Amino acid sequence: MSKIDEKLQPVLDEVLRRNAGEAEFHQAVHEVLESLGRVVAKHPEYAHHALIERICEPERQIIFRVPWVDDSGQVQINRGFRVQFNSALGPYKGGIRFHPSVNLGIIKFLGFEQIFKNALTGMPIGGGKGGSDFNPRGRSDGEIMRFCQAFMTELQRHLGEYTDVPAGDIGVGGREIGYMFGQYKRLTNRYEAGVLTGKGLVYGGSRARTEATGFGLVYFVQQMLATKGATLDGKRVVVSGSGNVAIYAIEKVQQFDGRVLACSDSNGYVLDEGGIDLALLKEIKEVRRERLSDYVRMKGAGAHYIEGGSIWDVACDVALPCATQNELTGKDATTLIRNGVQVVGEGANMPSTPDAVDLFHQNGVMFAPGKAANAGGVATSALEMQQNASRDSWTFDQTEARLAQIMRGIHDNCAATADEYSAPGNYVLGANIAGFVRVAEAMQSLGVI
Ligand code: NDP
Ligand code: 2IT
Repeated sequence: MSKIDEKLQPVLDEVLRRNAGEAEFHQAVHEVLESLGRVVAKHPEYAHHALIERICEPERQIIFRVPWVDDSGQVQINRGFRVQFNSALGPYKGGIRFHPSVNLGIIKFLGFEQIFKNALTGMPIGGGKGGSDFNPRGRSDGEIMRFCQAFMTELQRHLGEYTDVPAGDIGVGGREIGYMFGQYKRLTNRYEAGVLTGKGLVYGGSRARTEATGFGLVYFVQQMLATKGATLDGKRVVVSGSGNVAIYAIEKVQQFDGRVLACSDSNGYVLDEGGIDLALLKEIKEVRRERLSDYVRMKGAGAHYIEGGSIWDVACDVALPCATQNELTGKDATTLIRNGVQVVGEGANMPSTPDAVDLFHQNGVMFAPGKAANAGGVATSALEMQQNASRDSWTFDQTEARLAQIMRGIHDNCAATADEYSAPGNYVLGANIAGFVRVAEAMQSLGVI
């Protein structure tokens, strides 16, 4: 990572001191502060009243016990989190993650990223994130429901359509949102549709929300390619992960005539030179909720499963990391560059390590950071809130058209901001600065709170 501006170094030092051991949070703050040196040089007023120090400190952090009973009658204890990071632009907004790796530092990094991402969408939403160290793998539907109910029993007192509006993330999809919404409704005796997003279509969800993150990512990549007069047509694409974001990124790449050669899960990757069979992938992951290794067994000839392998060894033109943080390292970046990668678009949050990002920039690879490229999910969540507030429901085409327009706006804003700050083509700088400026202007207006 490059050097931090000398005025901002003490801010980073204080974040490191106060949040000892929270490596992912340190990484996320470091990357943003690295970009802000140029802003405070041009606009010193943004550093007044400890504004940047305040942005780095969550407004509220909630940690709670989640006791529940498993199918064998045993009491299980998990830990729940909600970090309400910044509400200058609107109610806290951001997903809930259920994964055994979840801890406070991970939720804080995600909440911090969410502030700038949500600002970039141009919608009235602040930043927050939540989750639990609950591991859904191998749990029955009844256990998932009881866990979601136990989690919401505590979390509900901190939520509200004008206060904090969660959605899904890793391990939390439509099923879990349904159970959490049901419990919220039962406890509050209010049909407050706008308190959660990612809901099912029959009870207040938005069309295109399920698809939005993956679709939005591919729209962003398409815009980047267009700046070079290129398209996705015929490009070889590799997508890591095989969850919500990955599946709909694959779908949109295929609609644009790109060839998706590989996808993965935490055990290995599938290589299918004929192109990933999306209907089969959806059947395995969305319907049966099975492992990706089943793909090869069901597909037969032409497909290979490489257990424990790195998907970044597959030669491609476009790489879309859509699994989790720090899944693409400097070593992986070196391999991708050697194999001729032209574009990297982050569907996941912070999937590339800082040395990987540096390598992409140094080697002329177009790089789209997650907080810009994956903002289509939360933007469509804000569209869901709009539909709930007006008791309306839009068509798929109308909603997707809004999503495409928002992604074009984010792309153009990041590109123009990078130009303005003398770093053409640097979407990391563009996204961090454009997101920050919107939040900073609101915070200045609201006084020291
Ligand atoms: P899902 O739970 O639907 O899928 C996650 C996928 O990533 C699975 O294939 C999973 O494999 C893999 N994965 C998760 N953790 C790890 C790990 N530690 N190592 C390797 N692979 C892992 O989640 P989503 O698709 O919703 O989320 C993926 C990423 O996108 C996350 O970074 C999330 O924060 C981000 N994101 C999600 C949005 C959304 O709307 N859902 C919006 C914006 C960003 P396995 O089954 O083996 O665990
Ligand atoms: O990381 C993210 O932007 C999400 N998980 C989606 C958040 C949301 O509120 O839709």
